[in-house]
Amino acid sequence: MLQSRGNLFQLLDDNRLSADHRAVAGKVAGGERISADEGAWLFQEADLGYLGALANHIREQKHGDRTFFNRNFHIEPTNVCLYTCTFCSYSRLIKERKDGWEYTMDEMMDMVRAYDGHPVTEVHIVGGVLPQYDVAFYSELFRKIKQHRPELHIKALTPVEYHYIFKKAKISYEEGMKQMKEAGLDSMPGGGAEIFHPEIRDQIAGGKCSADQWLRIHEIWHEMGGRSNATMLYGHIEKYEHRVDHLERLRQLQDKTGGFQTFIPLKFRNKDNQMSHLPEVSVLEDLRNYAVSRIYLDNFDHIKAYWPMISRDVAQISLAFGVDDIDGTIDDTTRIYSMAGSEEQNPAMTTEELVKLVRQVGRKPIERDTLYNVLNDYTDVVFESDKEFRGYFSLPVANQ
Ligand code: V47
Ligand code: SF4
Repeated sequence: MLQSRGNLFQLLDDNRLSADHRAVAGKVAGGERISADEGAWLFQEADLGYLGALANHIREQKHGDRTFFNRNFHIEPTNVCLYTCTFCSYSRLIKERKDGWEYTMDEMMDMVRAYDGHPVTEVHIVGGVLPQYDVAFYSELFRKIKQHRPELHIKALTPVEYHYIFKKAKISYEEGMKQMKEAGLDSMPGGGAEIFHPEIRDQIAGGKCSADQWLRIHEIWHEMGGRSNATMLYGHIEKYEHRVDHLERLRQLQDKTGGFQTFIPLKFRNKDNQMSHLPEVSVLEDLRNYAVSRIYLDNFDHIKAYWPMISRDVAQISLAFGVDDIDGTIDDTTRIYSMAGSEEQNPAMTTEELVKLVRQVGRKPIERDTLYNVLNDYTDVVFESDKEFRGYFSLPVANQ
């Protein structure tokens, strides 16, 4: 363990800490769940060092230094959308549809075939909502992908799409998810959650599936034996109380089903959307949010930092604030974030780069599949470029 990481047990012995600080630290040390009031207090009052010590303790109890990643690629069927979420740079294109893309089945299959021979294990499919992408279309797409590459894990669509396409097909959520599973769906990504509380959801994501509908579709999927992720879009008009409400609803459903694998906080980025006037929150706020999420969601195994959204440097630091997963080696077909203003205009990282990013901060990089089966431990793997590296002292030392 790196010495710079906070130590929870030192905190417990620190007489300068308030009773509130020691009570929450004591709960975390004892593996006890914190309450909604304590969650709100952490967001509002607790300083970053304290939050880091608590969150890192939980992270290391669950995973030690292990840090997970996977090899995946993304397909975004379209960047045009019927809905008008105010944070999304896709929604503006519905009036200028010709400026967007709407891939056909064949084009998407070409994207899948482009990865033939590459060691990817997952395709992540998510994009805008349009009428031509319906139950029949997605069923056929999933079937074709499975025919072509049966072992490729299909992580696809969110309750936003499912609610829309099942309603259009006049079938129940249960029947719809059954059909998706039969067609080849393996798991669900965490998108579309945004902020559940209606005070905020109605303002930023009005018209698309409600919080209850989002949670219900995940619940049905979990009851069918499926696994899924959950996200929270933070750092716009929501208050801390709305974040706590969001985390609480997820924690309650997870108590019921146990089907969530990973929680992914998504930082609001402000380029080219209807909320561009809002400033983005600071890196400190990102770290505080990771840490409180890790502490609050005691029944979630993993907290993921989506590095294309927060930069590689912040992803590294996040590993000391509760995060144990950084999203896979992603190719440049993921455009929702570069359009929304993330630094990563071309979010691609090779396995070697990702492994080194993790090792540089003293953690152990583990390649996983979507369901967290360990595929490769990269802790001690030596790359060709390591062999070429001759050490800092071989650099020119002129003028010394
Ligand atoms: O629901 C849209 C977000 C989500 C912006 O499950 C924005 O492994 C920030 O859920 N600023 C979709 N965020 C992506 C998603 C996801 C990503 C990576 C991994 C996984 C997983 C899931 O993207 C949307 C929305 O919350 N988003 N616009 C924006 N301006
Ligand atoms: Fe459409 Fe999703 Fe963007 Fe909302 S966030 S406008 S549902 S693509």
